[in-house]
Amino acid sequence: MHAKIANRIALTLALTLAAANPGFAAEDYVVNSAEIVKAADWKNLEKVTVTLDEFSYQPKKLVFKEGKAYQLILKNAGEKKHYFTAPEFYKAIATRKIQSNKDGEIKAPYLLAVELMVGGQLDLYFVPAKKGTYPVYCTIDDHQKQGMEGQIVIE
Ligand SMILES: [Cu+2]
Repeated sequence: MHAKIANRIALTLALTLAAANPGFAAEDYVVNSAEIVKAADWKNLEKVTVTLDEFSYQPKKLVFKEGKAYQLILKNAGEKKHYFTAPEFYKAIATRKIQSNKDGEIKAPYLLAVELMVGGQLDLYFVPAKKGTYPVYCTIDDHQKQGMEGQIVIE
């Protein structure tokens, strides 16, 4: 096959795949995530708790240090379900796992959003990998407009 045609086909395929998966591209995430997780000092992890309710995150601002191991405890103390949606933040961390307080754990390298049922708790074990300031917000109805948003800083 002619190289130019092959390139055009490859490009079309890439664009089609990108269109089929808006917002998702594996290369946007921390590529050496597994190595970072393995190298981190989990015995000295720092626990940080965020409480979700109507309509806020407490605390509203989180600050994490690059390379340190964290257990981010997300607790829904409200009367509605809420999201901890932070796609840019999830792309800036090496994720080890998400653990439920009673149902088990999920090991996955990439996350987009985390939903918490009423009374629910999920713990995110991760290592910050890319410095920056990232938004977190709830995508349910008008929760964000009502104030359910915050900021996550990796320094
Ligand atoms: Cu909400």
